[in-house]
Amino acid sequence: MRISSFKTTLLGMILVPAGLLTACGNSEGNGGTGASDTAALSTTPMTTDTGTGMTGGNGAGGAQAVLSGTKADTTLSGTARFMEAGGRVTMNLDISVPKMANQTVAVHIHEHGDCGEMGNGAHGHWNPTKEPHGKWGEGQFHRGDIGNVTLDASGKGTLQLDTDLWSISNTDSTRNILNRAIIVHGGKDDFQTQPTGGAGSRIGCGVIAKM
Ligand SMILES: [Cu+2]
Ligand SMILES: [Zn+2]
Repeated sequence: MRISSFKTTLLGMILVPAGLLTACGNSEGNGGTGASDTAALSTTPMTTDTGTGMTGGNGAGGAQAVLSGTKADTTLSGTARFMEAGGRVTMNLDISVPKMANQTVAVHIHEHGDCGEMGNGAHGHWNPTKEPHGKWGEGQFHRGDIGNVTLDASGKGTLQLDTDLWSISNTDSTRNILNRAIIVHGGKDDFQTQPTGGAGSRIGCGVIAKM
């Protein structure tokens, strides 16, 4: 079921029927936090500046994922921006989930760049090195195990990550993060539960694409 051999330049995500990707999806749908109260459907992904000054090194340019909510009762917006220079990728993540103010949510890179089926089209955590789920930078972990983001009183949170384990220019499938999905969960990653971190249901999603 892996599609990592897709030529990234083809943006294979839009060519793959969602149905093909649902057959082996492992479930992270349990244990999500509150889905009880009602909020407006998120229909407005953030459209802030388009990244002036984001010059990726070695001509790679930048990449980004525009995040939007997967559930009608949870407004979510955000962006994950990626720049590459000197063999390292820097991610700047901004998310807004007003309903979850003062809470902590997990964010991962999931394997497939498909946000369909309420995020389940993205399948499990991106794990090209076949390691257990864990905490970024400590022992073994999935290459998609970004970690937790604590939201402030207005539901906004940010995270920056700098790594040589990712690339947006190298097509090596163990490093290439293009055409994969950023998933925001309704709960916190415990860094232990396999293979999901026990992070709960998928409340937000966006596909990483070249800018
Ligand atoms: Cu996840
Ligand atoms: Zn993981």
